[in-house]
Amino acid sequence: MSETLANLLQETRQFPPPADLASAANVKADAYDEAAEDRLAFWERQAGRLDWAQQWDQVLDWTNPPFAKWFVGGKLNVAYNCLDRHVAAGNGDRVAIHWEGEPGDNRSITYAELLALTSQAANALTDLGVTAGDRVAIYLPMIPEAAVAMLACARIGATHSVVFGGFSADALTNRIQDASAKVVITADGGFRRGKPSALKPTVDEAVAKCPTIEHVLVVRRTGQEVAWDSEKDVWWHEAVETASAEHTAEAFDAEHPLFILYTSGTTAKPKGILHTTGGYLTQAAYTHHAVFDLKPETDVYWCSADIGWVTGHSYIVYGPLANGATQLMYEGTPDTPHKGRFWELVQKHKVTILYTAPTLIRTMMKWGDDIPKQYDLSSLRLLGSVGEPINPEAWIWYRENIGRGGCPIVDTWWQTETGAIMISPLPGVTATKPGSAMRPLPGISADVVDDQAQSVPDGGGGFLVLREPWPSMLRTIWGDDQRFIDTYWSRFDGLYFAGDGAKKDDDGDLWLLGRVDDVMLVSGHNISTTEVESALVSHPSVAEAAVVGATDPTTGQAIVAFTIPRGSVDTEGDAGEALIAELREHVSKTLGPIAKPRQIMLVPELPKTRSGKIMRRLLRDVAENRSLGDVTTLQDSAVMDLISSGMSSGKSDED
Ligand code: 6R9
Repeated sequence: MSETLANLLQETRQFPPPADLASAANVKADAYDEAAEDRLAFWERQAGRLDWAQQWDQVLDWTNPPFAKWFVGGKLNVAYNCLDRHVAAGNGDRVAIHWEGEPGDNRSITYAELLALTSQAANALTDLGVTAGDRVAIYLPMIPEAAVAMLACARIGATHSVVFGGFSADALTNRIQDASAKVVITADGGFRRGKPSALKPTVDEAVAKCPTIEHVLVVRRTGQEVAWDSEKDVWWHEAVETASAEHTAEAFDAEHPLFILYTSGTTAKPKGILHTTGGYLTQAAYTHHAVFDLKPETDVYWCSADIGWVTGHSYIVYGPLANGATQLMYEGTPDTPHKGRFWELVQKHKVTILYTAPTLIRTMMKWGDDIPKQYDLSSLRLLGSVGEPINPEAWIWYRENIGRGGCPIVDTWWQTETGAIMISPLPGVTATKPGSAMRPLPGISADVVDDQAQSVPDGGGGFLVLREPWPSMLRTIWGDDQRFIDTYWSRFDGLYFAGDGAKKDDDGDLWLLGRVDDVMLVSGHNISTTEVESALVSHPSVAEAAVVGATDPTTGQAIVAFTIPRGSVDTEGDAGEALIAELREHVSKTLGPIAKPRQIMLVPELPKTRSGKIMRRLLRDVAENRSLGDVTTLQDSAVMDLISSGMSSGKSDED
């Protein structure tokens, strides 16, 4: 991206907050001024939302950038803040987690019960020799024990590294080795797509190559057979459920390592993103309170992310529990046993706040409007989106079909590295625009710069950067300070570079345009994949689209689009050809002829990561390596076979 990014998409719709939500909102417009006046004093007040065993002496130590220290000298226990203090305040009987297993089994766990379980797990881990500073790998399905395991580690000061349950043995091995983990917490398996899916064999394969692992703590979830090493393996129900439920939490330094979470980005070796204690919890709790407007007494909150993604860390475990939320947690896939499962769960638990990913929304669009219509979704009052840019059409569909036209949508931009939400509307303040994450939150300074690090004017595009340190920022890459500096702090002097392209509209509101590595250079113009995808999805026949730049002899790169039609659309034979022609015209009309795709393929599925991000790298391979000739409609297996041949054993190591 040599110059600024072309600014093609025009979107003028705007939705002010509902009056009742605005007047009762947790955070109002004055928060922006308050934070602008004195940023550190603002964050200091937010840290006051937590219970500290020892007050800090200094809010921020930034004398050795990019290595920040927040709330220097302060001490606290994260699990105490998420559990004990709510019980002490008389809220022990409040449900913390309504859990729904995929096969239909369920549990409701109160704060008092979650504290008891966490204390037992903390005692069991201590008995297994885990002490403060040790690393523990967690490889679990979406069961309450995943949250308990994380909280138990936090409680004893062990640093957890959650590895997504869909990752391969190699991915797990690399992560265990990089962090020298001492214990792995896993399960026999979990339920996915209507059947048990084993986890223990993957762990066994990994542990054979990981001499640092002393014990494997195994939750019995599916009851499937497991190989057993009586030296190393320990059943959760034997070790944890028989342990004492009394455990006194010790306070740790504000900069004590809380967790490592691996993110692979585009290069091979995954980066162990390190988060610490006080600043992380402060920003996770504040943003959850501010962005989701959580009223802990009345709301039922549901974040549908996997716990192996940073979203599961900050907005299932730490943010919501620090705030005393009641939440729903679901084990399985959205189409098991039927495509209305999500909405059935919203109806059953009267969910008021739903936080999900654009990929899920677009999948629901593909399945059709009539599915959510069969359920009572009237409990919902606020909707959130995270993980990718949400195209205006998906945003509008979400608002109309899930939010019944009345719920504000918060499009939240952040990263594993940022630890918590950075750019988002405030639901009681911001008049939202479909597809825009709008403004940096109070206390956050984001900007868009050109390649000379100059702030671009309103209406311009470029690189998204963060100008000032923030409490939940990554502290380093585990074991590799130099890579931390090189990756995030070297492109622009003194600025954190997030790797994303963005533009400012004429009002100065921010629009995320995807990873800069994905930006296409077509006849000398930088064109964002996001904008072309949004244009495609704005056509009534399209549910989802992924766009890549493929090498082209005349234009340098040419735009190739993979498009999933909506459920009802006929794509057989001539109808498919006609649709493709129409879509090329549609993009050309919406964004201008420069953005007209050279090629459009109709496909049933797209390759995705755990957080629903499209793996454009694989699609680029497909677009470049295969001579497609006249084949304009790729059949199911054609794309999928090509795609899966690029992935080991069908399991992806991407984040
Ligand atoms: C939380 C999370 C981070 C990358 C980020 C960006 C993309 C996330 C987004 C978004 C546009 C949003 N991203 N949220 N892009 N609008 N609301 O996703 O963390 O998995 O580390 O990914 O995801 O490209 O840089 P992570």
